[in-house]
Amino acid sequence: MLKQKRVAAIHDISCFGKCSLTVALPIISAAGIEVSAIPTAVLSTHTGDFSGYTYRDLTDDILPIIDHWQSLNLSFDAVYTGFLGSFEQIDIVSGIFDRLKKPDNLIIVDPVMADNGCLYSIFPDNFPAGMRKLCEKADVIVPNITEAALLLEEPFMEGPYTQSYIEDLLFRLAALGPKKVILTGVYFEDTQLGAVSYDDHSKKVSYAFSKRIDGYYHGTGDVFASALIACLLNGADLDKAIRVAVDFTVRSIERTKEAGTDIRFGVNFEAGLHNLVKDINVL
Ligand code: PXL
Repeated sequence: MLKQKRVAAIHDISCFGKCSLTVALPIISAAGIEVSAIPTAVLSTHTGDFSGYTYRDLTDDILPIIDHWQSLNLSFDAVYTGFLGSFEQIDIVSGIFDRLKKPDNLIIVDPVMADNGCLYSIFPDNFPAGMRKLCEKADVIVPNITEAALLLEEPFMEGPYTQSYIEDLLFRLAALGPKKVILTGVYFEDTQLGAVSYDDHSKKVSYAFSKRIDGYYHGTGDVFASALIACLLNGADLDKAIRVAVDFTVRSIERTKEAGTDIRFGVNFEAGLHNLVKDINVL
């Protein structure tokens, strides 16, 4: 058997309301990849539409964890970051990228900070500038359209979008540094929704659409990014990886909607894991 791949996942743990580490760990593990976790904060729930959640900041624990890992000579095929608990953590994570980067591994940044045209209320106004610095160091970034606009310091545009608008965003995001850009929340007509990828090496742009399901289901960005990483680390091309990740995410939303689950609770991705593994095996 080939050597098992290993990912360092740097996100919060929201104890209820599936997102961040409680999504990344099972999805990436199901694809046969080892996940080592660095929790950036522990919350009783995620911050979207819940009030009264607990929040324990773990900023002071991050570097000692990395120091210990490096004393064990651990190396990683990818470093995947998402929700960061504070502005200070951005600098810390940037330093971690320098320490864990290798010529052949992937630094993957999901610049989790905004959606639907708004910066999440817990983040200060200078947060996007910090996230931009992280994205400049990444090999792969996975913003939604709101995050893309914030990274490029321009106003958010409502959809439906045009192909030229979307591709211009992709090219300008790639010019920040990442060689692969995946943009989520893309649609050219109101009945569809999907993702687009751009590979700055081959210059190839690929789209993966599905039918739009109404309702804002929480944690779906993390489900998508985790499935994408599961595919990429199993050797998938970017166009196939976004197709599989879109289908996995949409099926998870459909299942959750059919069950009538509260949209804040996260989506039922668990029931689709065996199909994800099958899809990855035939990539
Ligand atoms: O899914 C992104 C996310 C992750 N972690 C926490 C969040 C959010 C989005 O709101 O609040 C704590």
